[in-house]
Amino acid sequence: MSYQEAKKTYAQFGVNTDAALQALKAVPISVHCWQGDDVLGFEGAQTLTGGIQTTGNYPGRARTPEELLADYAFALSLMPGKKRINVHASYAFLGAERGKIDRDQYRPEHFAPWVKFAKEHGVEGIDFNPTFFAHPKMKDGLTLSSPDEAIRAFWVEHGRRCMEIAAYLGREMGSPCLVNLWIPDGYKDVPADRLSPRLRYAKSLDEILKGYDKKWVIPALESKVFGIGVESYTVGSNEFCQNYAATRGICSLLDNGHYHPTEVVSDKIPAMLCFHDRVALHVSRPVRWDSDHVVIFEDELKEICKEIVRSDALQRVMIALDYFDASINRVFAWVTGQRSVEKALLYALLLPNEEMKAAQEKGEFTRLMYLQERVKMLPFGDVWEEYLKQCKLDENYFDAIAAYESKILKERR
Ligand code: RNT
Ligand code: ZN
Repeated sequence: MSYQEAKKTYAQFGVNTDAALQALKAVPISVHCWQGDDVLGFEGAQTLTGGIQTTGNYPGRARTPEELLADYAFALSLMPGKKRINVHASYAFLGAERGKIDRDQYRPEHFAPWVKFAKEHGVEGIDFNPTFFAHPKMKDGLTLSSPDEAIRAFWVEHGRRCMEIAAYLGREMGSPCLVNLWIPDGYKDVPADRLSPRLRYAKSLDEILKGYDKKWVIPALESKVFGIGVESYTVGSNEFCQNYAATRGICSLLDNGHYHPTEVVSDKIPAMLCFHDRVALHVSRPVRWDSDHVVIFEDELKEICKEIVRSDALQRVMIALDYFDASINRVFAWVTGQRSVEKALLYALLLPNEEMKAAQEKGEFTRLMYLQERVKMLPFGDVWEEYLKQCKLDENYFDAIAAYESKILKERR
């Protein structure tokens, strides 16, 4: 079927496909830098710690900043729609200072190459993350919640530096920078005191958030349920983070790998929107645990996007990607996740949402189920192809990546 025919079919359901394509083009997706090198960063780290793990050994991991930027640029070129880049503090360009200064001394200039990269690749803005993991100053698995004042002060200073760096990134890009705070702190086994670490975490966050640039920085706090080696207790639990964010007027960030397996983020989004101007997401794919599998076009992703669209919240929900897979071509992983979110957003934009809502309000549940099932077979693929065409791309991104792999990635040993 052609796009024109698909357009007519959708029109029978009161859906304007052109308007859906226009709406999709306006939604930025923040693409994480850490898919390209298994979250190792530019500081010389050889392993990842903090309860997160990248598994797989596919050849071609970016080993230097130059390689990462090249792969990132190539991946971005295959992604349709509006993009932002999302950078971790561990991806600082330290130059001659590498190994000489620590994370409590990072400065905006260490991120100037990221601004250059962002501008060269036409992305809307840069988002930022302090890196509270994979570092010798994590003591007994704790950072901002540490009982050791020197350790806690080190990480608070890192957080403060990151707020300054974020203000710089926002200002340079002319687009506010979302700073996501996530710590891995917790205990493998049953603790004797669950309260004190949380009180210290709140105190540390208050110190980090004292006097940041409100024009250019949007702070967000990400909760978690557990990590590898941190199974019994997580300082930054859901209740802790949501209450902290609500009482301090900052944004909550929901990562869909960070809840109990029967909980769904799709249902949490409209609940959060009742009380917050904004809500931030880390779109991931948990498989039995917070495994950070590559995001694919599956039911819960569609459900998440439906809730964003139906809540008329495309401008209030800040969508970022968070997954890291080293078992397949990393560029392919990157692009597939981004395209999947775009697809799911388009899918949601093409639903007869008003009509279905009206059926629900009138209690016409038979008709509602009919519509919900009926729309599943509409020619969505033709509208998606049209979207790619308008973005000067097509469905076959595999061949270009395979060519990049044989020419560039295979040479990395
Ligand atoms: C970890 C969190 C966090 C990280 C990134 C690298 O469980 O999801 O967001 O994945 O900061
Ligand atoms: Zn996350």
